[in-house]
Amino acid sequence: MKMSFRWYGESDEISLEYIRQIPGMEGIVTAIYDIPVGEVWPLEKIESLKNTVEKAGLEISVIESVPVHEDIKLGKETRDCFIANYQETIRNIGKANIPVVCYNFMPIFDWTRTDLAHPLEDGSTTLIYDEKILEKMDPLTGELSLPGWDSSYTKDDLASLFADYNNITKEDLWDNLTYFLQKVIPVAKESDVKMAIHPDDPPWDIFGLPRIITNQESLERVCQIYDSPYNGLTMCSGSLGASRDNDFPAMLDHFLAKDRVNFIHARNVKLVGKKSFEEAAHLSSKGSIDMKAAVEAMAKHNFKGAVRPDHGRNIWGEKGRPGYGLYDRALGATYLLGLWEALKKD
Ligand SMILES: [Mn+2]
Repeated sequence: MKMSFRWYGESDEISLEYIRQIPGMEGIVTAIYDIPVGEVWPLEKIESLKNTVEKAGLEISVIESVPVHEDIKLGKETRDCFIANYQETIRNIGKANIPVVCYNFMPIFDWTRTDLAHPLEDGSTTLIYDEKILEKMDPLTGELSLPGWDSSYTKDDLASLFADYNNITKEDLWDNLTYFLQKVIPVAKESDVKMAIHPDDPPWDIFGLPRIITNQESLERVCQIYDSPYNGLTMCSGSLGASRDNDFPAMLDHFLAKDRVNFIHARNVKLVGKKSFEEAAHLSSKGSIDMKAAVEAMAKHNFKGAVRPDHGRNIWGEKGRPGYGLYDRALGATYLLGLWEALKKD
């Protein structure tokens, strides 16, 4: 595995110099954040980002994410232009020799939580998702602001997007994903860039919007749409593991055996209800996922791709981006590398 760390660019309070000091850290997972969704990422900007990371003694292991424009997910006529731009961005990422691109196909909202600083018994704070609170939230009132939500949407934009999705069934979303992959994967192949779809987080419908990348069957369906290692998966333990129906280590083993895992997100979640959970420290005993079994699957298949500690708690008084502090993610990386060393020693 190539241990990697997400970095939000120059505006990130956590410097590349600090990230480099985490033992065993090799890769950076990052993106260009100042280009509007749907526009081409110019090669010069990608190369300049790459140089910045390399000067710090690290390398870009994954671009997370190149966002998919809503018109593509909605299957609007304008999608062809946005897909052409997406293809161009992939070509440029390939020219810069960056091997993997993570993306998702969630309508409107990316990862969603109901509290970003829920206090835990040990005095740390964490991100949680409480089904009862979510049911009472109304994104159209415009009073919500959570990370992962595109804050550039106005109330009117959101209302019109919701109206567009009213007519979209899950099967429509699958058709639109198929259309996108049929056009993008051949370009990814030519450019030697492996695509890695991230599962929906949480893996069920929210706010009445359809979500389709939720379980083993749906990941299988993604793989079948275009049978190529360039059409692969981001196996995210925290997203898939939030559903009691998903056995994450078994799913990871299954897709590693098929050579369709291009990127791994590792974090633990503690399931506290049918559809509620708290993000936990990485240690298996702190959550509901057997992290050792997950790393065992990686070791068994000798996974060579990037793994990153996903979210962490906020500990030791650290303030900053919820889920993306330095300390708990560094502890997560060290824990995962410890498991890996124990399993790979011989
Ligand atoms: Mn993830």
